[in-house]
Amino acid sequence: MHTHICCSFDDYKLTTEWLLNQTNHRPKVAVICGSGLGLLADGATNKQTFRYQDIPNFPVSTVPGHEGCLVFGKIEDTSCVFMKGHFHLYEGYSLCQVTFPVRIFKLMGVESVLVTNASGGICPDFKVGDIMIIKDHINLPGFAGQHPLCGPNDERFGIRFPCMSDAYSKDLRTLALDVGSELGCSHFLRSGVYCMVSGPNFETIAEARMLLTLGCDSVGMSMVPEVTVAKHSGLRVLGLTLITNKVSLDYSREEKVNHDEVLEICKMRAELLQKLVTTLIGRCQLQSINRH
Ligand SMILES: *[C@@H]1O[C@H](CO)[C@@H](O)[C@H](O)[C@H]1NC(C)=O
Ligand SMILES: CC(=O)N[C@H]1CO[C@H](CO)[C@@H](O)[C@@H]1O
Repeated sequence: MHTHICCSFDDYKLTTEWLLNQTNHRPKVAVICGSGLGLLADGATNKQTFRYQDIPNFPVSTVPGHEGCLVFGKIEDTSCVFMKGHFHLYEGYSLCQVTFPVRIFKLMGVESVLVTNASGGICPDFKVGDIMIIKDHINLPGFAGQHPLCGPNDERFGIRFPCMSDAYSKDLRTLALDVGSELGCSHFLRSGVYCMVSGPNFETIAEARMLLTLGCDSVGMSMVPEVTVAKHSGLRVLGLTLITNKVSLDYSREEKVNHDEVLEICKMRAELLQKLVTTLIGRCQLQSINRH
């Protein structure tokens, strides 16, 4: 299905050079927009959009209706690039395809990456519509060798054995909490551990209970490969995930969720999440300048 796999340094370089030739934007912040969060790019000014299929070497979505694009633009004074639509392991992409854009961001001069998506709540205290700031993750596919850094290490990106104990920038997490509280989001802003599973099936009850025992607060089918590759190459990472459902942990409980209500909450919170991200972008760039 995905026949062309372009993951050598020369491939990354060519794509980067092509993009830099086509745009005057020099993004400092990259935003990976999760499903339903593509609107994040709409608030940007001076937008320039590239469809994935037009970018050399870029993986292309073969799923109808899942056309992806890179959007360059400015949020206030910060130059950003937004990734609308991304690639999942369960679709059949290799992990180097899934993480291809992250290395392009690095080579373009991006310093911080904001990753957003939806996930299922494992922590019994979480409610649908909560926004979880990712404090740490468990790379379950990585345990089984499905890891984006397997294979020869390219020192031009990072070291062989990268540290992951601080994968999610503490400064950015603190900033997210501060901005969230300014925006009146504190009562549904959480902090926790995200676990990635490969999917595509949702968890069984026994699996969900196992994840709870392991200390996971939420579970999803993406983000961790991108975060791992970003950290490997020295990018600052912030991960935000919207809890769109509660994972069932109980055989006897009848699910009595009002689906319309859930959709309504998620839509509302997705809008707030976008506001949070937009506000954060300006501030995190400021923070990064102050550190230099
Ligand atoms: C970028 O532009 C330069 C100068 O015009 C050109 O030599 C080079 O081939 C271009 N690179 C790509 C990948 O388009
Ligand atoms: C990129 C990504 O993680 N997308 C997922 C976001 O969450 C929704 C809902 O759980 C999934 O359907 C997407 O695949």
